[in-house]
Amino acid sequence: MQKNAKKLSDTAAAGAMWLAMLCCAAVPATAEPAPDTDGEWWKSAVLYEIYPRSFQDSDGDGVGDLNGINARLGYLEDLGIDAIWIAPMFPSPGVDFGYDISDYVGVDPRYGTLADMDRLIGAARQHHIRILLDMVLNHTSDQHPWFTAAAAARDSEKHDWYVWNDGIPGGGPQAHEGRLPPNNWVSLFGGSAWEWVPAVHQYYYHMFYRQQPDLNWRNPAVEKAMFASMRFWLDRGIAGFRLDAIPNLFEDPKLRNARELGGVNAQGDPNLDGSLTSNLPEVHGVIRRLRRMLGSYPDSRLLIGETYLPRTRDLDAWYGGARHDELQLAMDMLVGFHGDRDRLDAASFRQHIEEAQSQLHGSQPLFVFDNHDNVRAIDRYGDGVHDAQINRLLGSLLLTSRATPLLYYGEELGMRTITPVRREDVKDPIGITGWPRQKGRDGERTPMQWSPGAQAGFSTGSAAWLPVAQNHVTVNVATELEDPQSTLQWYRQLLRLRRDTPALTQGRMTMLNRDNPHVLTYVRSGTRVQAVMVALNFTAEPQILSIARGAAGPGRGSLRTLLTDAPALRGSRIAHSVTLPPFATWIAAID
Ligand code: TEU
Repeated sequence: MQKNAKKLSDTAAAGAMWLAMLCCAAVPATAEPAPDTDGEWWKSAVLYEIYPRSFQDSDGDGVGDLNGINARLGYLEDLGIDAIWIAPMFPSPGVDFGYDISDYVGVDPRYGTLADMDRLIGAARQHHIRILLDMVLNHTSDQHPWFTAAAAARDSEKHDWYVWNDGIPGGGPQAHEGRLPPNNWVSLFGGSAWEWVPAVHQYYYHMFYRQQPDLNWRNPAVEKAMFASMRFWLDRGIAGFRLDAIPNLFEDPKLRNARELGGVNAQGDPNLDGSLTSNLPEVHGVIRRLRRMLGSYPDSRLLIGETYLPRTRDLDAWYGGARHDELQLAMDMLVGFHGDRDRLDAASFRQHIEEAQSQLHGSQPLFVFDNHDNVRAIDRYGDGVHDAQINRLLGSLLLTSRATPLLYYGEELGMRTITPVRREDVKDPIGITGWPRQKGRDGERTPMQWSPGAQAGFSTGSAAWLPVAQNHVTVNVATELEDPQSTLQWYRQLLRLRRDTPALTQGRMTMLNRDNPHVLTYVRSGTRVQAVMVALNFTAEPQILSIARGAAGPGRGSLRTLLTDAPALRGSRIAHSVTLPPFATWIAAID
């Protein structure tokens, strides 16, 4: 075993380096975090995404609902969750399962009533849990009264609320009344981004499904109406919003053709450069005004952005750079969703994490590994042999990094992605149109697994809207609570440690042994907190972490194990070296 093990520290001095790095300021690429204040609750909070269709059904119709969430608040509080983000629960035709909203100030009857929502907000408060709603500002449903009016007549007052164009002269099967779409833009969900409406003899733009027409944010009336909808919820006690697809709010006013990048995407459309339809500078004015609006409410309301952007440094502007006057949290999609085939590569994680620490003017990063749009991390990063350990390792990283962690329901259980095997079973429209290249997002939206019984305790009905995973017999809350070695217990311990250890929420994050390709090691430290070291073995082999003699002297630099999943390290005090089993986590206080 020793023979195969790679040494963490290549030189005798390297082991002592971490101690040196702790006490001196010469740490590369690491910014001192902005000082914490009571109002910045979201800096020490743990967030949890709930896909309401799939969390808990309270009325037996096979679809989750608000009363179901209400019934599970005790579980969430006990787990250590501070705020839940509920994916859209507004009235919706459901083409995109709620991301096509037809009324921004109501509750979809499938999920309950406004009274249920008010009760949920009140009950959550009793459980010390804040509620974040999912605000879809980029587009509405094509069934929203704004759009039905806009699409009925050009002289409708609502017409200019959406992005219309007469098209360009041309023929062929794509043409309508002798006119073609104005450019080559494609919908993220497949096909042209332009849809013809005969009643007005114009095309409208849709970044997503054609049933999701983009709003025209250059019209101030749109902003006014959307801000009013948000006030409606803020007045009811909502803690803030997750802003859906927020970089897509504006498009190039000249509607120029996008540059083709070569190749095709999952939908079979040409890959296009997105700079004319994403991340346009105009969006920041909206976000600043929105932040000011939220600032007029008590209790530090929160804005989180769904910010899929190509580089970490692109996120900085979304926080307002040095002014810190835009989003409080911009989702970092680079740490959790590597473009390069999601390899479990310590060096690549280290690089992305360091960028998030150093390129955001000290703003708080938000890390996330799982959501309702992507194959679960356990399946993306798993090697097929150590998947459960790898899932735990990622949990350790998520919950000990200097970042607000965002969990997705079931991640704490080790729930898997259950990709449909037959096209006729697919519910997500992109999986139907894109089959078999694109199988849609059903796999990561299967019902929460509560217990080993019927429908995994998700529903009392005979069927759930998506099939319950067969592994629910062992992978479920009730069974895992009974087993001290379970994934759920590991997450619970990590969450408790995070809550009880100030360095894990307030300390800066300093990478150690930055050349090591196998073990990710870092220290969380600050002026008035006890420093903590975290070592994560990213390989299937044991790895030795050497600690130099000087570092381990009495009372100075000995490492007291706080939490580990390596049985041999439990309760240990380490002075010289430690062997990390495959994919193991070791978290220690630096005494
Ligand atoms: O997602 C925006 C987004 O960029 C996603 O489309 C993502 O790239 C894709 O789902 C990957 O398959 C948000 C929501 O999270 C998503 O569920 C909605 O479908 C979309 O907006 C439209 O509202």
